[in-house]
Amino acid sequence: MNWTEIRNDFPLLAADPELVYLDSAATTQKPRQVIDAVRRYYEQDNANPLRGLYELSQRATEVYENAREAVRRFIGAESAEEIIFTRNATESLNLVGYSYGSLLKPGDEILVSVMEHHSNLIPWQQAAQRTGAVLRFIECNEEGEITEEAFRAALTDKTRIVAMTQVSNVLGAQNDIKKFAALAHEAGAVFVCDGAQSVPHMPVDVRALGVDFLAFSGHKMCAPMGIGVLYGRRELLERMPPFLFGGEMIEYVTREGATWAELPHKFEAGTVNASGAVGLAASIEYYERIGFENITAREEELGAAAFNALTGIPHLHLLGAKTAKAHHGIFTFTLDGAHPHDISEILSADKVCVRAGHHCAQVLMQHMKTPSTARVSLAFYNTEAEIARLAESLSTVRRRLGHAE
Ligand code: C6P
Repeated sequence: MNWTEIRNDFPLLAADPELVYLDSAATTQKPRQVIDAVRRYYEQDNANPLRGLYELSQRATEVYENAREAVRRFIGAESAEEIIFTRNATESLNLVGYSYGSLLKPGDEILVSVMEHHSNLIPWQQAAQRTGAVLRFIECNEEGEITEEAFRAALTDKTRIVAMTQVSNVLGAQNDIKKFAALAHEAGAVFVCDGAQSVPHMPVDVRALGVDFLAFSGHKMCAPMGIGVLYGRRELLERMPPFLFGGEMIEYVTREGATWAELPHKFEAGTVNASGAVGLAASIEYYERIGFENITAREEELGAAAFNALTGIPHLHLLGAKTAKAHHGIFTFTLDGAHPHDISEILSADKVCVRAGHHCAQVLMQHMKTPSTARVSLAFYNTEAEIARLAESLSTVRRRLGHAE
């Protein structure tokens, strides 16, 4: 694989060779193949999909539905009707929390892990508040690992929903979704998987994993912002009430009420984000062209370099696992005597972009007894030279803040 050529696919990176972008868990940069696909849609195919009977609108519908089919294939779903386009992982998880959550009864239990992003926590807190269900937590250990023991201990015969991330956006830890989904099913619960940080980095097959729902965002996998996906098992989606109401999600409307359109349209009210879906299909094509075997291998190589660089810096404390591979390209750390916001600002002065804060996972921060951290996150387009620049800049932070060494 020619990684230099691949990096040159990203106009923003190519335009500024000095820039070191290490915040891909927040959002990835976009390759020109995706940017071109979006431009092509607006230049050649744009009309309101799913409405018009004229040829242009039918073409817009066709490219939108082709994108749905590309997503279906990408995540191994049985039917394209199980693929709902949303704005992002957050909206996907809110959809399940609101809609499937409305089927809960008082005393039912929802199980989430302590490492959930707020997007896979607050919708469940709200569902519990609305229905009288009880929200319970599965703990992780210092390394960010959720053991089978901890999982079994948290699961009860009242558990109806288990909602868990496949990869933590803070620790990079990967949960054994296949095992946990099987255990959840044995207990009679459905399994909601947050794939926001896994789908862009590893093959995720919903049927092989045995998950009932999968949420992810296009913008974390080289697609435009504003397009996300909710996969749901057909039988469950059919039982669920709509989340948003209005145009295109109805079958028939009278003064008194309405009936709902078939899947997936029941969950896609209003004008859809066709250009976003086209961009997502282009990003899937881009990923498939490179191949996950190459992406994973390259990200592991870069991850090992980042792990070695970070662990070699005095006074730096890396959170989570003690091996590079278990971080999946996500490295969260503190540096003695340096506030994470100062770290990010000082690195920014050297044109190194890293995120600082609670990373929308405050319950995990409380669990780890660290209010705030800095985070480096990688993608296949990063380089060893960028990691060297990170290490160089980081090793000066304490001195620049007035510490002796
Ligand atoms: N995490 C990060 O910098 P949205 O914002 O809807 O595209 O994705 C939400 C989301 C859900 N789950 C996980 C595990 C995530 O990491 C994210 C987004 C970004 O870590 C922005 S806070």
